[in-house]
Amino acid sequence: MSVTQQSLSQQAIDLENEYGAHNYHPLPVVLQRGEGVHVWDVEGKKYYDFLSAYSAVNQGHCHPKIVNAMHEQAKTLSLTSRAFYNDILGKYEKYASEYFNFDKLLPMNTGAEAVETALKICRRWAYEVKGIPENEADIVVCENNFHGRTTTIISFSNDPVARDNFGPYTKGFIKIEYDNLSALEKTLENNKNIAGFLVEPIQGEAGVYVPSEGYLEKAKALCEKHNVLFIADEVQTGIARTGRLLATCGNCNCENKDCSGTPEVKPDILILGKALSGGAYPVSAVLANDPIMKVITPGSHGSTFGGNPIAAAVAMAALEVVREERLAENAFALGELFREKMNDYIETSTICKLVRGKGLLNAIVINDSEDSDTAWNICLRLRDNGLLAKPTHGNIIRFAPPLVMTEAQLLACVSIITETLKEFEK
Ligand code: IF1
Repeated sequence: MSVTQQSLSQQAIDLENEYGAHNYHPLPVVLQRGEGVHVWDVEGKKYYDFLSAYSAVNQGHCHPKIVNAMHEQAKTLSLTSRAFYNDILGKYEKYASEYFNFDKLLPMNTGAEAVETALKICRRWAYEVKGIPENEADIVVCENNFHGRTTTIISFSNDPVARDNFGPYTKGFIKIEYDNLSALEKTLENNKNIAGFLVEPIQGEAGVYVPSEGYLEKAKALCEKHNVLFIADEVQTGIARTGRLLATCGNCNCENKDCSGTPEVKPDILILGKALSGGAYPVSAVLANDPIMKVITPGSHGSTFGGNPIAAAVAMAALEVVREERLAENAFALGELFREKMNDYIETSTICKLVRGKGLLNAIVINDSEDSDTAWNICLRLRDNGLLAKPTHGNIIRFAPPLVMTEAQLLACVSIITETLKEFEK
């Protein structure tokens, strides 16, 4: 590689180091273009993207239908604020509400904003509908959760890196072990002011932890028994990522005939983000039925960009792509194939302990200590070998390619991954 070419990457990295806050530690690769399952760096090297911007680019990079919808709307009307009506927000709200089988949608921009919105709806419902004394509402959350980076959300995080020295923290949250029904049952029985239970159907950042069979259904049943709202954060697991339109499934209108239909859980509040826009634009949403969503009254919540015309156009296009290209079905089938092939390798591997996940949200656990840099070094070698991925925590590497991947591309990626892992065999 010529000095000039190398300096292109280094120049970009140096600029970020000099002028950007150091709130990330990116893998040293500088991307310039994306298309489908591929991205290219500034030196023109091509990679398979096996992170999909943390499951935001499920429809593939720069999907023509989504880009075109964004371009056409941006040329026509980009932002009105909610001070006035416009001709596309209502269409989007109807389309998406029916798509996910809810009465209403509250449009926001980022996942964290949608989570915050869901928490506000849950608390107000607790006071105005359930009758919990004001300021006494508690919301149950899970250990090792990840729901975003706002002050309230990190208040109930137990990740010191995300939480330390950002206090004072927001009150009103009770943490329990994930995938532990008796912990949830005891908490609901022993606390009379529980408003809601906020849960990721699969804990993504924690390391792609898939809960036990039946956990989500039984958790929902416990919530119903105690008149507590079941709030599903599907920012990362939604939009076909786990092989179904939603990881909670929940009577959605997906046409995935392979769908095993479990877990079959209809959340009281559904939180979406990331691939709701196919990664083209910040779009998030909170969906609920009228008895819950009615607590939101004029002036009680909002956002300058929430539900803007570009977001509406992009989200409708992104959701159409999911259906037209049968992305849930593809994620389901390729996920099975990925885990099958990885398990074949793991049988004789000394460096990879296991693979876990659903659909095309997977992770491998590296056979080394959590504080080792082996997972990081493996990701550096994967980069050299033309595949981009990144460790979540310690010795866990998340694999989440765009859902538009073909079987041949997936098998090529399995080969890159296993051949790279073999370099680290002990
Ligand atoms: C970062 C993690 C993934 C999310 C769930 C809400 C949000 C996220 C389940 C907030 C966001 C992103 C944020 C990004 C990295 C990435 C991430 F590593 F942080 F945890 F995907 F696993 N609920 N996750 O996963 O959505 O406000 O970001 O739009 O903050 O480093 P957002």
